[in-house]
Amino acid sequence: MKLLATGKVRELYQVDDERLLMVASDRISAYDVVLPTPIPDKGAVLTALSVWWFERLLAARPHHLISAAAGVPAEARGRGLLVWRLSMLPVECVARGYLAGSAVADYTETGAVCGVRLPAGLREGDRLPQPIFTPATKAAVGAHDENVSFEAVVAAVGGSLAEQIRDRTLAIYAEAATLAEGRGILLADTKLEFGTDATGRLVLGDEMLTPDSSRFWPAEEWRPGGAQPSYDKQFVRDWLIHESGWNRVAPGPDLPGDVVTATRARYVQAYEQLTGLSFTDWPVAAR
Ligand code: Q0T
Repeated sequence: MKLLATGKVRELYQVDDERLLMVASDRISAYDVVLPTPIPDKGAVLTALSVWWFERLLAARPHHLISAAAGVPAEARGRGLLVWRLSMLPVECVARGYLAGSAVADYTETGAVCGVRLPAGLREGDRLPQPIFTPATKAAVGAHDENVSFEAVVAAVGGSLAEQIRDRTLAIYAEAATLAEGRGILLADTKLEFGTDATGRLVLGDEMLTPDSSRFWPAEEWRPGGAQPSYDKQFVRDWLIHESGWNRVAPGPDLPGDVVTATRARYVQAYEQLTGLSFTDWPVAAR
């Protein structure tokens, strides 16, 4: 199959004129660097979680997922998704319900994020008065995505599509955040990508509501007023900062076995806590 694109942790292949294969790897990144040590089953857990959200959220429809089984080659079993080929919109569609990540600096410097004015006095980790749409444009390889105003999105894709992706993004966030909160997980923010099909219809693409595209926080450990522990990557970050001696310049160090094991367990736990399913029931779960 022809390799169309390769990202930090995923690959995209062309199946035919209408369909692609998205394959999630076991690679993990931290501080913008892909580490040399894979996390076993990470690609399968994230794929299983994406599929679960695609099938469960009404606001996710229509989406690009065709199949996680039929049409997925044996080498990618459990980590591959057959999807409809779309014409992707050049906008990273981010919804935020809490103040975190790049929004903290923007808010501190301007009182707003992507032109959305927020009340004074918010601290990092605080819940926002209501979820906000904070789009970004994809930067060149190596650079960070740039937060942009809604007007910039209108300029890029036109007013009609801009309004549609904003409204779909916020609807998906609301449906997912409510569901996650009921299962003890705060969905701080999430990034979605949309495209249009041959008829011009807006379709949800990409992966959906995984720990790589979203901030999940364990509700029990939420302490607004500072950075929150990451559901999945905290063992990796703690080891990198306190024990590895790494200077945050690529290449990163090999991870010790106990960090790998604990991190794999967190991915599986996130999947099982959110879905109420057992990961061992997913077709390629190692057991
Ligand atoms: C895409 C057409 O997945 C990406 O990069 C990883 C290597 C980003 N990307 C997605 C597309 C999709 C999707 N999803 C789609 N359904 N149709 N292109 C292109 N880049």
